[in-house]
Amino acid sequence: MTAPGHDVTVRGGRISTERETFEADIGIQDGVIVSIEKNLPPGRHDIDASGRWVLPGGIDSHVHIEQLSGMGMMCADDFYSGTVSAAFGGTTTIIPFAAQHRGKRIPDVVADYASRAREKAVIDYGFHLILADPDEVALKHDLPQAIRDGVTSLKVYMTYNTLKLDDYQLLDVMALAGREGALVMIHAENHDMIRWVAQRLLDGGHTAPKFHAVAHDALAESEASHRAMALSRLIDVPVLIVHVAGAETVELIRSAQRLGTRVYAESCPQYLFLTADDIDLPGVEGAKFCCSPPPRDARSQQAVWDGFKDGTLGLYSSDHAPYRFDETGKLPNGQATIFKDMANGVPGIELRMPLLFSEGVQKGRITINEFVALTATNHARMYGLAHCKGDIAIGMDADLALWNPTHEVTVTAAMLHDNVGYTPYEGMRLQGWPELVMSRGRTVVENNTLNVARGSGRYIARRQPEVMVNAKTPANSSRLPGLLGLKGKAWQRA
Ligand code: DUC
Ligand code: ZN
Ligand code: ZN
Repeated sequence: MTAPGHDVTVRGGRISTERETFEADIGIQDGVIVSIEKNLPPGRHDIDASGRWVLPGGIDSHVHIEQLSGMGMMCADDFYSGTVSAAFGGTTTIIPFAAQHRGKRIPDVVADYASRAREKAVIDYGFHLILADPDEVALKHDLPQAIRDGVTSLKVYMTYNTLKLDDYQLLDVMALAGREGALVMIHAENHDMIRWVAQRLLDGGHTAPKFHAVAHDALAESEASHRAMALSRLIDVPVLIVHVAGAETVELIRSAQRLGTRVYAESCPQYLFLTADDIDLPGVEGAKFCCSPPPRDARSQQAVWDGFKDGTLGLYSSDHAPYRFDETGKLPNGQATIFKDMANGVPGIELRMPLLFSEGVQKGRITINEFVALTATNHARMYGLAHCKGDIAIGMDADLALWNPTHEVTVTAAMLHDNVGYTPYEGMRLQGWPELVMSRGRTVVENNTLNVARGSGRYIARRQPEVMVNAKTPANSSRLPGLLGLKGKAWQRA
């Protein structure tokens, strides 16, 4: 019997998932993948994918959109420009942050971000929370409620004056996250090391952007990462170290994983394709390359590649932090801006996947299946989206990107769709581009044109991250050791 034609059929492409690569057609009904087989009958809308890789749409699980920074600066991208830019680069789901500032209540923060995204986003999205004020109301009530509402991950900072939590607070947050089944993402840098070195640099008149990388020494990152992992081991709660930059940090994470610590890690394009030398430019030009932690050196770049290859680093995100090269972002004091006052962060939401496709897959550093895992599938698992996103399989949302491996692009800021005005990757020649991008069966981008309306993206209430499912202690446990995962510690048995 001939199957009825689907709403959409993607025909003749080479499909890759994290598991396998094969040729087949994909039938889509009501935005969901319903058939994967050869020679499907014509759909109501047929898309020719011959000569293309058909991959899951990317999930970018670390982006800052329409966010007020700890330094009081507003991102240059709102939920429209940010999601449009993501889509043009092959990403179909983002997880930006709902950022709490001290004194603000979590429900108000989440509601505020949700209403702004609802009106503007063109692709699907969830939220992490940035937790800056873990007071009793937050820990006992607001945070558990937010987690139940699908905000199943939260980011905490070990540095930045207005965001930093101390170790006691980090333990409180990790313990709560372990009980409620949420994942804690950690910005790991030693605050006082950075502060102390920065002050000495400023005292010596060293104010140029390149001194940002000096102040944020690799040891500040590796010490804090090690401490975060020790805190996590103490109470046996998984954590995720985000934006890993330095070779030593990669090695510490690898060693901790070998010991059986449930630590997971992410890195980003800026740590593969930039180094601290890029910041060393005349005047304030280097500000375009400043993020925290900063890009380091060739050895660290290689360590990040190796970490992606051997699984030490499971997530490749952009950490898109869009700030313009003007007084609204990078240069609050114009040409006189010193490194401490520049907004931290680099854009990358649109180029994240093309950079890795070109420099990773096409140059043989990673396989196409590893590319899919690093850009989509692992994010879905890590952040509770695996029931609907990050894979090409029956029942999954039809979020797809059709990549032309022969399409060559020379990167310019002008071709990008963010609102930043520059790119740190200007002039790079890339091979391979996502020419057609689909979200829930809707063609979002085709022929370099946006095809969907503002506000057509959907909020996804995320489920529990897979790594937390086994980590959760029984809600009604009254045994302190069990509750905190401290069983077996020598000092406790005594
Ligand atoms: N560092 C962060 O922690 N977030 C945004 C960008 C940056 O550089
Ligand atoms: Zn961070
Ligand atoms: Zn970030």
